[in-house]
Amino acid sequence: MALTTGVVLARVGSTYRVHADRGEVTAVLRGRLKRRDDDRVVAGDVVELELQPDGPATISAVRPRRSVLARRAAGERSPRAQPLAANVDQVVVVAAARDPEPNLRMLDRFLVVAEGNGIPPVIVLNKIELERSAEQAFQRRFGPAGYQVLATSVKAVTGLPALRDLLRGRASVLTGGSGVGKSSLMNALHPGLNLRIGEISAYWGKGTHTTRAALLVPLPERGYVVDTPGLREIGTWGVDPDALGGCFPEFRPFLDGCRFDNCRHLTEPGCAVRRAAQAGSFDPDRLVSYERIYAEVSVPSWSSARRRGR
Ligand SMILES: Nc1nc2c(ncn2[C@@H]2O[C@H](COP(=O)(O)OP(=O)(O)O)[C@@H](O)[C@H]2O)c(=O)[nH]1
Ligand SMILES: [Mg+2]
Ligand SMILES: [Zn+2]
Repeated sequence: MALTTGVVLARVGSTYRVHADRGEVTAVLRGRLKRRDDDRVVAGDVVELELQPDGPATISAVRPRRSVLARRAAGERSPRAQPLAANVDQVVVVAAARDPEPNLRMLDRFLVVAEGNGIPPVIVLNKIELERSAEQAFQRRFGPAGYQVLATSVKAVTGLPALRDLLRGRASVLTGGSGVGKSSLMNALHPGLNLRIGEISAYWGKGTHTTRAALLVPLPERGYVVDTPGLREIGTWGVDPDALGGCFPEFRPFLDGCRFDNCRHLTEPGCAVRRAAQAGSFDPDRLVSYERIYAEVSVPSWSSARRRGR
């Protein structure tokens, strides 16, 4: 019996596809692990494997997770967090400079979902050859939050080596509106990977548990793309209204400066965050996104299923 570690790529019924040093192996959970709930092992988990001379390998242990991307699932009594993928290193939020026009509300929402899950986001601004000025506009809007903005073009072949470097050796979730070029970018970098990134309605919408779960797709140069139904599905449900301000990194230096300790940064007098926005420390439009998301996350949880579907 040989021992090794591997990274779970996907679950297929009661078996797992695991990426080990020697290549991909099929594995099953050892009895002790099997009795626990379904979410014990998900895509991205680092597991200890016992390779068998014949038949599937056995997963004997799961390493502690560095991060968990979770969605809300109906529990027996109350909703619970259902892990979708473990050990995601970054969320790559893709937008287009034009065609379609950037949807800043949607981008801010994806950024909040990433922050709320404790996963650092990076912004890719694709189709940059259609509207070069978009790069500076994005730098102005997202720079104060410390987000990297990487301009790319599949058509003009811009920024592709930088994107390849960004993905190398990391597990990345790619997300963004439809038509921004997610598939085109991945095909330009790695033809033939055949990812389903964000293809919610066609593929994920009515899937079984297995097809709705996340998959990890290994990249030829190390690293993984985490193929998920998209962050839209995950939504902002896990974000506590009190923690929302912290999901906007450029607000953080001001959060302790408000007159009231429990300031929501909405209409309270003496709000240091609003003052900073007026003084031009960051784009006041980010506060508009904050207000929208605040309204969402502060409603009672019974309506969150509807919220998530938006
Ligand atoms: N002009 C331009 N068009 C692009 C670029 N990248 C992708 N497209 C086009 O945008 C459309 C949508 O791309 P697709 O990859 O399907 O977007 P997805 O929905 O995010 O996966 C396709 O017609 C692509 O050919 C780009 O850099 N520049
Ligand atoms: Mg696509
Ligand atoms: Zn405030």
